[in-house]
Amino acid sequence: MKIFYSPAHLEHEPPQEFEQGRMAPAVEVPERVERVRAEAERRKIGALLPPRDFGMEPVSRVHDAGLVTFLSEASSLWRKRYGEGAPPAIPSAWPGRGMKNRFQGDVESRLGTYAFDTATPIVRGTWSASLAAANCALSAAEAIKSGERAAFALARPPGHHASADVFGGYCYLNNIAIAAQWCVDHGLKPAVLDVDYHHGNGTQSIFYGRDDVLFVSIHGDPSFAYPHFLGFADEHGEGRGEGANLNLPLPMYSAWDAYSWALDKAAKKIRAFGPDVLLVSLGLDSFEADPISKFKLRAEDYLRMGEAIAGLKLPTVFNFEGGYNLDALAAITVNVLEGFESAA
Ligand code: SP5
Ligand code: ZN
Repeated sequence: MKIFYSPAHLEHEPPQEFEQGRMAPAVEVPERVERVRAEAERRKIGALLPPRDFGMEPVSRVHDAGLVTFLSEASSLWRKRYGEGAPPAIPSAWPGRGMKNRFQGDVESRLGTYAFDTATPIVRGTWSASLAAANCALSAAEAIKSGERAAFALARPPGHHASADVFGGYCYLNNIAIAAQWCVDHGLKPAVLDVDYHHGNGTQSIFYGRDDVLFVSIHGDPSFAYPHFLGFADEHGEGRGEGANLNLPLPMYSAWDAYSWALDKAAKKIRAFGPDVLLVSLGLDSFEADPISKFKLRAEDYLRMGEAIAGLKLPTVFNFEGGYNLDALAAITVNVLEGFESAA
């Protein structure tokens, strides 16, 4: 399958994130994508291609103009205020209940207004990497529109935690939502399957009131797992979107037996929706030795996951999301793609 890749991600390299009350080494690092790239080449998954530049139009179909403007200028505003050598931009205060969102405020108030966590730092290269990642997802969708059976957007930062007007969870622009909207705008009916360990709160919220995009997610139950505030089983969609959202939260330490049961439920929902194209938010943090997650999937389970996805018999975009065990990440990512290809 075609693999869309841009070196722009290398410039998005926050050294640290604020987590559990301290600055901790960042886990969402360039090495993630570089290792997967090497493994995909070694196992001959497909040709590496640069993304096409789609411009700002497809981004603005999904994201609020204020968020987009802020992300594009946040790093320079931050460095103007705190100096060229300042550490990454991270919010330190939020508009809690009873306070005001300040969409036009200074860099501190806009950080708090637009971000929902402290783990998503903005550095000089964040904006260009985010745009390149969106272009990779769009290029993969375009490949499907041109008749490819599958394509892989191998990019970072990930996207599924970013909503129309809030960023967080290592995500700035919602790459898969941008690709899904592009599909809708080009006459294709998309279903999104999110297999990242964390609920895709951004993608869910973007399509929650709509019936033209299905969102299905398998993830750690938000009663214990990040992002904590969305992803519960009773979220079915609203208005026209009622029934077009399915959350399958699983307990701590879930392994392949529970996971494959959920995948089966997801597949039934996707089949019933009758999509033209499947967009997979491919997070690999469900792995048993992931440093920030609590599932127990083993390396060979990812071959089965790829086979199960192929069983849907749909043109498929894989969009890289989370997964933080650097020693296993490349092998398990390519296992999904290889499992898919062997069964497709
Ligand atoms: C794309 C993606 O996978 N984003 C995940 C963002 C998760 N950020 C915070 C996770 C907090 C996990 N805390 C457990 C720490 C164990 N040392
Ligand atoms: Zn994740």
